Amino acid sequence: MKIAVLGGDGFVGWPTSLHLSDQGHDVHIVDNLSRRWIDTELGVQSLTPMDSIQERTRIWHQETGRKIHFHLIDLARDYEVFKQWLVREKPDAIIHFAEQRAAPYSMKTDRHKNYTVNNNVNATHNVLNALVETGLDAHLVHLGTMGVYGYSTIGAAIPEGYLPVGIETLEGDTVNQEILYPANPGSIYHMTKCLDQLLFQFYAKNDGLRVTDLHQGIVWGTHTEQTRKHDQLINRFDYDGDYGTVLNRFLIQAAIDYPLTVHGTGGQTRAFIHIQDSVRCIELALNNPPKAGDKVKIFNQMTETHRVRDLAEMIARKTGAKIAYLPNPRKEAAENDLVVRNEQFLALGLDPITLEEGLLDEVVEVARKYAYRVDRSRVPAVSAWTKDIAKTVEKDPEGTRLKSVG
Ligand code: NAD
Ligand code: USQ
Repeated sequence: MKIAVLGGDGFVGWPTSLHLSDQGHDVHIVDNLSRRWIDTELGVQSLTPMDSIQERTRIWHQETGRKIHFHLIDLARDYEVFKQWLVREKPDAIIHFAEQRAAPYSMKTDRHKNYTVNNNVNATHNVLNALVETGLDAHLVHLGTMGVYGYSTIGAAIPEGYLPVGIETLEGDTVNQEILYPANPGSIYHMTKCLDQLLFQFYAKNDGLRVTDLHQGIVWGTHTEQTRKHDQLINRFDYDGDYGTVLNRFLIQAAIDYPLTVHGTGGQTRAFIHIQDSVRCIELALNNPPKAGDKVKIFNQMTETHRVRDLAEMIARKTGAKIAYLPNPRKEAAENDLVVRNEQFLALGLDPITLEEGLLDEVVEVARKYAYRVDRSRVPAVSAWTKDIAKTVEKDPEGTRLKSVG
């Protein structure tokens, strides 16, 4: 297949591009490199030393003989350029990773809120619009988030995208319908993913576009089979307070002897998936496209759930790290349960990698190897969800009232 990987220079996009190229697909990365610019804006860098995208693809060619092409296009702004690109390249499938994906970054200031909404909603809409306009019947696979469902405890499992409901008619009968599970975003970033869902629903219904939406949990780990092939194919690894995600952050914190930064009581339960499984799920989704006229195909792309404080305690036991219970900069439920259905990927043959010693050790090893690149002052998460929360966090940035020894 000829596959366009939008956002293929990013944390999930890069190993996905390598995996698909390894399987013999003709891979074309489309990226505006905005994530690299955001590193510059924030004054941070990936824990792992990343080469330029051109250099990465050159090394891949040298190691495997396979070519990955790179195209510099801003999907949110360069609609005409992208449309012409589609006409020229005619991909069979498009994987869409190209969005601003950090919740804390999306909540930093009004400018960051605007940027996230403009970038994410425009990028998604431009891709859909261009597909209709060019008449290209490419299967669109989008990386969405488990966060569209929200994290309230309701005592029921979260279904894969759709909820059967009974609606009382004017005559008092009940009609049954299947609706998108009610969206309940917890940040501006997560809200853009909820808006994406409506765009997909409309274009699948109105224009018969074939769309798969993957509601993915938090991705952890760094290496995949292909990124291990050469030092310069290494994946990016975010550890800073805006882009670092919780489990990867705890692992690097343990490696640099920094107390694990648990927000609040750490009672938040979240869904997780290893980077290798994420890449594999995308391949499974590509191989099982919906038909034109079908509703959007939605998968929950996660393999296990964990409570944040349990993760911190597990890593503290393994590594001797201390735990700091910090004032939570986010507005979120202090404690929640989470049960998620993910039967579709399991039925397609996914054999989940679960959180286990070997893989955790591997990440700690990567973290130790590159610890010299860490700027400790960039570890705290300082982006607050509201002005009132900002005041609380500012008063006690180190969590001195809450700190405990792990
Ligand atoms: P990332 O920030 O590392 O990669 C995103 C890539 O998209 C970057 O290379 C960036 O330069 C590019 N991009 C952004 N806006 C663009 C635009 N307008 N035009 C062209 N390129 C653009 O993010 P990631 O961690 O690889 O996540 C990829 C996708 O998966 C995101 O959509 C994210 O919401 C989703 N996701 C990620 C996780 C996770 O834990 N990392 C979990 C669930 C879902
Ligand atoms: N948390 C801590 N300490 C930290 C960092 C985070 O306790 O140092 C807590 C947060 O308060 C939150 C939970 O851990 O309760 C998860 O935070 P996160 O930063 O790991 O994940 P999140 O902001 O939800 O976003 C990440 C990705 C996003 C993706 C989402 C999937 O950045 O792109 O959509 O995970 S999900 O969480 O399933 O919505």
